[in-house]
Amino acid sequence: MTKRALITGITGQDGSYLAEFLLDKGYEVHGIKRRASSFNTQRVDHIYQDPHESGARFHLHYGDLTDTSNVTRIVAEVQPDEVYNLGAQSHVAVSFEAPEYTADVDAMGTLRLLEAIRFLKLGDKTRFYQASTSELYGLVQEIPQKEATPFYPRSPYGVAKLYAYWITVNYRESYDMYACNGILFNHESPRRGETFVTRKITRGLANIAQGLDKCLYMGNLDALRDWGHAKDYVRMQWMMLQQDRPQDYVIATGVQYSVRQFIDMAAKELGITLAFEGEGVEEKAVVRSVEGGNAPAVRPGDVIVAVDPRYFRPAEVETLLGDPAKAKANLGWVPQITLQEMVIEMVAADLDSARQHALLKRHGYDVAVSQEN
Ligand code: NDP
Ligand code: GDR
Repeated sequence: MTKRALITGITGQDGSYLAEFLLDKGYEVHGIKRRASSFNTQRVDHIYQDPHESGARFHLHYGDLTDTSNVTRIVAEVQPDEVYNLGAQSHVAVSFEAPEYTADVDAMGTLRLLEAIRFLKLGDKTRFYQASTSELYGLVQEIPQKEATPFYPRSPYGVAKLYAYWITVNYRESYDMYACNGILFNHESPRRGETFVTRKITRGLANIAQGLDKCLYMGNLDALRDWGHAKDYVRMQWMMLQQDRPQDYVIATGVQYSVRQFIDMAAKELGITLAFEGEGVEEKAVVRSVEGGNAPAVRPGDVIVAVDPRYFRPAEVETLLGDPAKAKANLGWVPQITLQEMVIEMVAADLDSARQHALLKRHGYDVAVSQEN
């Protein structure tokens, strides 16, 4: 029997990798996409299947996690074996600007899905994965963080996800549903949204290297994160739904770097050696030397990274480091892609796109490269 999966957030980074993964495994994949005034399916366009063709296994449904009747109807129509709740207002800084919306989507949206499964009496059939997060640890109470580490969220996003975490546990315990939380630490890829720190760095530096921008303005360079690759992490999302009984897992690499170190690694990949000078809001990254042909627009002495307090958060999560021992012991999961390999992949993808824009510009085409960050 072909298994049927429903993915909320299918147009996002994780949703797109998970959809590919499940299609490869022979699943019929259904995803919820939001109505937008322009196309928003770029990350899944390459796996789109024309519904007119027989045997199509990829289906998109218009919907929104804030809309109870819509979510319930889609669950009723799809009758999924597995639901992956990846949809969210996922940007921590934005959650301070839009706290109520973030709570509606990230907390109440999770409840709406769980209630749909319960109301439709699908509890015996449908397994539920909740995209929980290391942001639950916030002001960390223990290093490294594991499944039993107490939570202390530091943003409206973290607090909304805390509700989603516990309502998932509660439905598991109250209604005997197969529902579990993946407590995932930061994971990135060339498909990462452009305003998250890693992608902002690889894209920003690639644009500077090709003369499309001059300086990248950043927030807290001291923040420490445990960064993995999204491909490794979606594999684990599926593995969690294949166990005999539902359990919650921390998914992380167990290695930590600062934002400053990430900038340094990405710059090196472009052939740029940086020196960080000054402190706090005065800190800048100055180009020491440039090698190879990837950064023709950059000269020694250029300041290509500076701090802008605009990107500081009202409450910061300074350090996150996960302990994935339980995932390794129970499920044999270990990340396969190193941070270095991921930086190489992300820089190559952003350099490719910056080169295309620069080429068009040189030939007189007026291309606007979005500076939104
Ligand atoms: P993205 O921001 O890339 O994707 C979020 C997805 O949610 C997009 O498809 C987006 O649609 C969709 N979405 C946003 N609002 C709504 C809404 N109101 N109704 C329905 N769908 C909505 O996130 P990631 O792929 O990086 O993350 C996936 C999930 O995992 C999220 O829940 C995130 O909070 C969580 N998480 C992520 C981690 C990471 O490091 N990436 C770590 C831990 C948890 P659209 O494309 O239209 O914007
Ligand atoms: P995070 O990811 O908040 O951990 O949430 P993000 O990449 O946005 O920030 C990581 C750290 O970098 C610092 N930082 C900056 N961040 C951004 N976005 N832009 C900047 O200019 C900048 N300068 C420094 C931040 O302050 C922070 O400390 C991500 C999201 O994917 C969540 O959905 C997910 O739950 C968590 O990871 C785990």
